[in-house]
Amino acid sequence: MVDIKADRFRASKFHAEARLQQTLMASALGLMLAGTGLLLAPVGVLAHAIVVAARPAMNATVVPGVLDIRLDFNSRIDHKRSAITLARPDGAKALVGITANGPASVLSGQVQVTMPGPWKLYWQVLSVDGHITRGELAFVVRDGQQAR
Ligand SMILES: [Cu+2]
Repeated sequence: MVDIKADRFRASKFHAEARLQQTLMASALGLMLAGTGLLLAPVGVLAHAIVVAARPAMNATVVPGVLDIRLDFNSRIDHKRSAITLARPDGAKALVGITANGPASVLSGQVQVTMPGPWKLYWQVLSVDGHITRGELAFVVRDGQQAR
């Protein structure tokens, strides 16, 4: 009698421990999945947008005239809430008109660059995960005829 009760107690205790272990395992699994998610985030769809390719390239020298700007990101971006600002060598800044129907992960626009000297491009994008990232890129406008 006593032994049976003890066995039942042990059995129920065992079940409680088993449940606890399952809960712990589920938590550990959840943490592992969360960790994996964090590790995969930079290359996944739900990642902060970072530039993976740029035109002009950082510190590039371009000739005066029409300049095609294209920034390729690692994730989709919200074109309406993303912007490129150009700063001329004299410090004047202007927003670049963003190409509306471009690829989902590309921010592009076309501008006239005439003033020789160091220019700076500032970009700010909103990625699909709701995070804003920003960065800058320097390039130089130099007349090909003058440079030689
Ligand atoms: Cu993000």
